[in-house]
Amino acid sequence: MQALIVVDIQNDFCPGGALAVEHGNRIVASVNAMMTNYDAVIFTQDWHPADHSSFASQHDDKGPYEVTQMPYGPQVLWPDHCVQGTQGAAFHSDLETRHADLIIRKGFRREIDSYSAFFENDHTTPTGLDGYCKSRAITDLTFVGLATDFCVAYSAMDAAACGYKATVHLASCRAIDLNGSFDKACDDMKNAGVTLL
Ligand code: VGL
Ligand code: ZN
Repeated sequence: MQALIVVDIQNDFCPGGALAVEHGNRIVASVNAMMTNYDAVIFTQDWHPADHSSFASQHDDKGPYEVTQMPYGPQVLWPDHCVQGTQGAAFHSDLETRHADLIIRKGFRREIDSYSAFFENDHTTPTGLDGYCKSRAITDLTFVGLATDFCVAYSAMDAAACGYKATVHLASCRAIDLNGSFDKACDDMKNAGVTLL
C-alpha cells in the first residue's frame, strides 16, 4: 500500500506568511494532482501554541534563524508561525483537503518542536503516524510539501528508519535553505536511504 504524505502546506509557509518559503504556493497544483494516485493521503499540519519554545520571541538572547540549545539538542529559532487556530496555520486555500484520510498535527507541546511527522525533535516521542501506517498495511511513502530541508527531510529520514520505502518528490517541495540546509538535507536523505526524485 502506498501513501502520499503532504507536509505542512499552510499559509505561514507560503508567500505572505510568517515563515514564507519562496514559491511555496507553486507546488499546490501538482500536489493536488498526485493525491488520487495513492491508497492513502496523509497531511501534516504544524500546530504550535502561541508561546511555543521554537519561537525566537520566547528567547530574550536570540533572534529568528539563530540556533539555541534545548534539552533535546540544537534547535533553530523561528519567527512565530502556525499558531493553533490562526489563518497562518490553515492549509493553503487551493489545497484539496477533502482527499486527506488523516491529518497529523505536530509541534503542539510548548517545550518541544516537531519537524518530523513520526517523532518530535527528541527523536523518541512518537506522533502516532507509524502505528497508523502499519495498521493500514502501508509500506511505501512519498513525501511532498514544505519545507524540503526541515519537515519533509526529517519525516522522510524517520520513515526510512522505521522501515518504509521512502521517496521525496522534489518537484513538489520547496526549501527554506538556511546556510546550505537544502544541500545538506539532500545528502542526509540519500545517506538515510531515501529516494530523491
Ligand atoms: C517547518 C520550521 C518550523 C517546516 C516547521 O514545516 O519545515 N520549518 N516549523
Ligand atoms: Zn514550526
